[in-house]
Amino acid sequence: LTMETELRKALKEGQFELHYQPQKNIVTGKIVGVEALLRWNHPKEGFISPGTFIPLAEKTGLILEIGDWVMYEACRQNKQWQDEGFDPIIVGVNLSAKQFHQSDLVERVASILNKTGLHPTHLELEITESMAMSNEEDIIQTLEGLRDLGVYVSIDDFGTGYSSLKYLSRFPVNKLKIDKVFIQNRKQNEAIVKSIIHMSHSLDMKVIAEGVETEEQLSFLKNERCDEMQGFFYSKPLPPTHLNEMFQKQT
Ligand code: G
Ligand code: G
Ligand code: MN
Ligand code: NA
Repeated sequence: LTMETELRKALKEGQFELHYQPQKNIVTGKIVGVEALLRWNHPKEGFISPGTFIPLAEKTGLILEIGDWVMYEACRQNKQWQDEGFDPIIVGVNLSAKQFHQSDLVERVASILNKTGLHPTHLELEITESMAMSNEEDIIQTLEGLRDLGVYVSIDDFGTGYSSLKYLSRFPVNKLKIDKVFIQNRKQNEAIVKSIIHMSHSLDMKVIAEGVETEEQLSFLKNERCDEMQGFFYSKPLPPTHLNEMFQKQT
């Protein structure tokens, strides 16, 4: 079978799963969100990372169906956690470029929220800098549509793309996710990390550090008033049942 055929089969036969990586408020230490990360549980190969199949899914257009499934499943799971009595959190979903540029994206998101019953403020869509860089008028229209719907939008891998800073003040975006390369080489990038944190706050945005792996990185971020953290220091991405256990521990 070609990988494309296998991907279609995977979607049809329910071989995709979402794992969730917790995001913590740095001051309170509470889990305030989770990022949904796609996993392909292949019957023969075991877990396959999205890094290896998302590019092909993008090329073939299959990413649109996969992306709809991811968004639906993430919203459904988040609503289920709320129904189970856990404190409401935000679920973050990664959008691919093709998905973000669908002319009916806002309607699709609205329909998924409607079907799952998740409140819009409990969904965050992650886009990258390069997605926000093409045809400015269309992007603004999409972002305003999402804002009017009430969902959050964050810029993923911030600092690594080809971006112009002018869009940041013009686009309705809620949060910057500082890319893990800046956190992991943090001594070398200290000035950059500080600047991103301060810039986020000046623009009335929240800021989260990705790829936090050490106590030392966390205490630096705390000192600099970074809002949230995500990374192996606290937790890797986990299957949903593991999250239930973590939520239970903090209540
Ligand atoms: O979790 P992991 O490190 O394997 O993710 C690898 C890459 O795949 C990351 O860049 C991540 O943003 C991307 N990715 C994970 N899940 C999804 C998804 O549901 N949709 C899209 N478009 N990308 C995803
Ligand atoms: O591109 P995006 O930020 O969506 O992808 C997140 C990816 O980063 C996931 O594949 C996840 O497994 C990975 N990741 C999450 N936390 C850490 C970390 O602390 N260290 C490293 N090296 N990778 C991480
Ligand atoms: Mn992401
Ligand atoms: Na990222």
